[in-house]
Amino acid sequence: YPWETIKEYQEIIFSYYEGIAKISINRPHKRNAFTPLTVKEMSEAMEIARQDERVGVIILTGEGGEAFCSGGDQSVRGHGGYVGEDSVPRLNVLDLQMQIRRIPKPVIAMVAGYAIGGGHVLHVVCDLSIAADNARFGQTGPKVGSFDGGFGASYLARIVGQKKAREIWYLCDQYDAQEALDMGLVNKVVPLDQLEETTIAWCRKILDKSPIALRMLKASFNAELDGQAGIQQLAGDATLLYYLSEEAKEGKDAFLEKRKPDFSKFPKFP
Ligand code: 2NE
Repeated sequence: YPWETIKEYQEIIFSYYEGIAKISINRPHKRNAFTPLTVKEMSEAMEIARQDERVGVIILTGEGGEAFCSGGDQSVRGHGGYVGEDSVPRLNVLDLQMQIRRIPKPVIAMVAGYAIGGGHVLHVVCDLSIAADNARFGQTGPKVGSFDGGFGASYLARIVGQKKAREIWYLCDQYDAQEALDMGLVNKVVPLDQLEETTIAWCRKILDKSPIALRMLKASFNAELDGQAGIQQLAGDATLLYYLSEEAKEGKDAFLEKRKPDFSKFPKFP
């Protein structure tokens, strides 16, 4: 596919093709483990994709075919977080997880190879996951001295159930693509050489649909788990729709024209 580069980065590839933005971690020599810089770049790309009106769906993936992402780069893990060039320890991937949930466009994880540790959580928080037949999933936290008790625990449990989520974290086993499909952790499994083609076909089906309906559905699916923050997102979307109405415009126009608003002509629906 003729992907065109949206912006050049050091540790990711960020490209565009027919309504789709693709954010791909480009550290295959480390199984696409992320550093603070990788996450900073992904976060900026996600924001650009959010603002870009051409983009209706985002693919999150990793380069090389052997790994989606193997989590935080343990070689830059320091005292209190992952350390970047500024010597500051960070866990900025947690902000990226929030961004993936907040962006009002579907995000699809396109998983070839390993989705492990913090890399597994990244696919978990995506709206949909499409796996190649070589995909392998798992958490490693208790083995390597880490854990993600946020979406990595609670949202994982919503997806696969409490017993299975606890098994995944307590045992740190790996699961193949078919096992992941059986437990509802991914939406589809395809041969590796059909992964991108299938993901693009899914993106195209989504791009044919109503953007506001998709936006409302994403916010609605999130609202239950995200509590007050989820309600805020959904309520913001309701405000967006209200602003589009003549009734809301009457309030604003009356203020600007220094007159009393006349809402009498608007229906009081049962
Ligand atoms: C991913 C996995 C299972 C792949 O195994 P394999 O055998 O295919 O590859 P190998 O030889 O282990 O890895 C290839 C190279 O990539 C590096 C390796 O050290 C190796 O380097 P060289 O020996 O060739 O120099 N590499 C792979 N993953 C890395 C990583 N995460 N950090 C640094 N270097 C890495 C296997 O590699 C594996 O199990 N990787 C570690 C997975 C892991 O434990 N990730 C961190 C979990 S904690 C986390 O991500 C996290 C969190 O819990 C909470 C908040 C934020 C993050």
